[in-house]
Amino acid sequence: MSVRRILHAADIHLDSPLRNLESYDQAPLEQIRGASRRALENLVKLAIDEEVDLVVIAGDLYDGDWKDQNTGLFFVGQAAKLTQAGIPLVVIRGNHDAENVMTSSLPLPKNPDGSEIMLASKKVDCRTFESIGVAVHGRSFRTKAELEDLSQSYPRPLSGMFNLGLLHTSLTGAEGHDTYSPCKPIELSAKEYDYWALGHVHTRGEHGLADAAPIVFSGNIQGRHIRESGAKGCYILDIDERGGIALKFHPLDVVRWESFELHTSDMQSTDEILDAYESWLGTTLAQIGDRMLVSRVSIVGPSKIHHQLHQQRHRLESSLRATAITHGGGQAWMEKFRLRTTSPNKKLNVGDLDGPLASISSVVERLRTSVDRGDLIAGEFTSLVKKLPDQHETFDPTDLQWVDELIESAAADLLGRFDG
Ligand SMILES: [Mn+2]
Repeated sequence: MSVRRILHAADIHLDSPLRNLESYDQAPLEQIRGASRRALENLVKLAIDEEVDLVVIAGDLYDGDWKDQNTGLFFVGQAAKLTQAGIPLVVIRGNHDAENVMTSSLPLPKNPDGSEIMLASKKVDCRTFESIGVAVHGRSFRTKAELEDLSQSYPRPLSGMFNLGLLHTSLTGAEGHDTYSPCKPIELSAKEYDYWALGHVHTRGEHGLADAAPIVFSGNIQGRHIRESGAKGCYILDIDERGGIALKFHPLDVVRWESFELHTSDMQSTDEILDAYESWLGTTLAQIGDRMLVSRVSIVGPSKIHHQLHQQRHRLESSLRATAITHGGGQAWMEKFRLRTTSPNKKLNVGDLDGPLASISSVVERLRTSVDRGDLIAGEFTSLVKKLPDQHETFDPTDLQWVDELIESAAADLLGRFDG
């Protein structure tokens, strides 16, 4: 058997909705809204260009029940391109597109050998592709929350074939991902398959044991928010005559999320911050090619210009946005601005102060250390916030990080005014 190529992808989340982005002026909503479709088109094009022999998708093809039939029709169109190119496709359902989540379905194209694309959920299903010597074992999620370890019922490998396990799982657990079909790498290894193609965890990574079959999350193919930053895509496996695997990552995303964190300890002016962002934009845009860049800017740490920054935070935010527009060539947008600097001499010695400065400092200190600070803020602001028009920043007094940021910002502003 000569070299065979398999494309492993997962977590397409087709037509995943935008979260909290509509209220921003200048947001590239159309690009972000269409990104999951463009990334899937990139996947199909890559499979055809690279002449892969098989494509597997390890769950969460859809983000949830379709808003209308267009989401399903879009996938039918892309799947048909693959099957028309003679490339078979094997898909399982994950928690987002479990059988009992989806209220409608469309007839899908059949694989070139006449087999169904979607694997069953009742029991572990298998597709064998004799011409390439590959067997795919997998089981779709029947319900949204499959809490049992589905891998336990996966069968023994078929002899003389390259056996691939297709599974939607949280494995031993991952931050930010619900625990579904939990299992351990050692249990998967014991199945004696040649490769485990996993889905669910959106961060790609290999979890195989030494000298055992690779156990791989390909991650999602398109980041959907700032916590899904960096390149997103799929793996292509090159399998040699002896079953040896060479794994290569291919980016598929069209919108790239990146965080820019800046320490301003030695900076003297906001101009230096704008210069630093401009230079980061230049480097990052050069790295990501013709993709859209969505960035979050965080200014952190002790800063000599702490008070000044907080007093000018709205103008600084707008200047950063303007920098992204001016220097991004229509390709960059700033999603959010976080100001988390501290005063270089944060521990104000209240005893050394007098007058209004001392009063403000003691109020701030009390607020900073109060366990009820969220409730105190909520009590002061809730009625006021209700009167404001739609706003970008969410008012959430239960988010203590947000509350602390607000206290620091107000303290810096007030103390700066008196100090200056
Ligand atoms: Mn999932």
